[in-house]
Amino acid sequence: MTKIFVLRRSTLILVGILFVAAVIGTFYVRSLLGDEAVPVAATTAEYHIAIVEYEGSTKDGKAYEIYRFDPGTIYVQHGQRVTLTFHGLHGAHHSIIIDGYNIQDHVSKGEATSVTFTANKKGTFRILCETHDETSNLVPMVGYLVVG
Ligand SMILES: [Cu+2]
Repeated sequence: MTKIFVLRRSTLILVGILFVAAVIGTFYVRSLLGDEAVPVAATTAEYHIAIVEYEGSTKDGKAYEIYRFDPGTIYVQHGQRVTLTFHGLHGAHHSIIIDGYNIQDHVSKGEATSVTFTANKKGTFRILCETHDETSNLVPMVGYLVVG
């Protein structure tokens, strides 16, 4: 025995409307969930900074050296958790401060030192080595933290 289904036009239109409403509803709910994405502050940005040394000489042949952070400038977003790991490639010891963030630590040759903080102040802040500042070197050992 064969069953034959006959659909009226109004039933087909109703099913079509329900289908379109379901699709739109799905996208609407997904867009709402998308607004609750993980906030920037919940993620930790990690940067590795090598401490390197360059050697050179002045015009009159006097040798001198400078120490640098590589990369020298770190860009982070305001409110972001940040971990900076300093790798001591050259130089026996470096005393590092980050202006404005009350961060102070040291890095020894062949070791890595990490500092973690929340970038809760906007602006450009010096990452400075107090061991090799402008009073002890021709070029200070300085980098920059840019929080924007
Ligand atoms: Cu230094």
